[in-house]
Amino acid sequence: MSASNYQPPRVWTWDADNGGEWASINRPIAGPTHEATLPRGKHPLQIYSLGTPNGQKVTIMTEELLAAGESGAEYDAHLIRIGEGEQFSSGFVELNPNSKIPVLLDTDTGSRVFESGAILLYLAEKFGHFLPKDTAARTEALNWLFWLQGSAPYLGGGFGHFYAYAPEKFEYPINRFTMEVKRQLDVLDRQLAGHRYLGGDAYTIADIATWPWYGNLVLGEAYDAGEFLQVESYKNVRRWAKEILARPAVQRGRIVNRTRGELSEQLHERHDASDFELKTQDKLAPETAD
Ligand SMILES: N[C@@H](CCC(=O)N[C@@H](CS)C(=O)NCC(=O)O)C(=O)O
Repeated sequence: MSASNYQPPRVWTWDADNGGEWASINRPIAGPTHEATLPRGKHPLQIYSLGTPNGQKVTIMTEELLAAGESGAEYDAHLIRIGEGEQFSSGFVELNPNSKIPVLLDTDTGSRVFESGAILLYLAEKFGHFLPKDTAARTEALNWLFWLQGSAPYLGGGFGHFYAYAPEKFEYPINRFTMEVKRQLDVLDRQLAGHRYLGGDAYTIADIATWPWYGNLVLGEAYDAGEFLQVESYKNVRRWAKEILARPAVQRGRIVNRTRGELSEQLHERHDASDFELKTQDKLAPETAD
């Protein structure tokens, strides 16, 4: 246990430069910081996002819908660079008052949809895919979708933050969140021992929501923490994660709006199906790549 002399003051004050990786964008207040309109593409669905796990959920879903033959799910995916504060523009805040990616604008209905779980549910209901009609199966899929939405912040904002991003390694929060993340992995491993997918036999929005977080984690793709968490031991989660990764729509959706990793796995903006062939960062000339 590391010693700490910190005593909280009577009233907390905002120290804008706290040294953490995200210190420059974290604020204790909401609302826009600057005026800027969002770009608008030609397709019915406009997505404003970044290829983080929460962003990947939505572009995997749209790619799955297109693969299922739903041409109405054609989409433009615009890159929002959260490290540069683009989520605080007036245009973005109009769509999502919570200033977090991903956000969807459905130009058919004029609906804005924020919160990645709400976006998945909206698209599943609009197109009639990846959420069973049968009440019992639908309920079970929604159980796992809401489980994920409540659990993943312990992985990202808790474990990932303190293990990978905090300016110093603090034993107490790393222990606390490692304990919780391993418990969550065991929850998933036990469920997937008896079921092909999270909700049962069918691939649903619960899997689409969970794979970018726990699928990437058990495949060793998150926080460089594979060995630390002993991810190889969650055999059922790994079997499920590999099966989902093999889906062509997942392979496309996971690279959209991505700005990290291999250049061939970064498609900064997606406006056309051909962009996967032509516009990944390895294909763009260095002077036009952004
Ligand atoms: N509960 C939200 C979480 C979204 C979220 O945390 N987005 C992060 C990136 S993964 C973000 O935009 N962070 C920017 C910020 O906090 O300013 C959802 O599921 O959509």
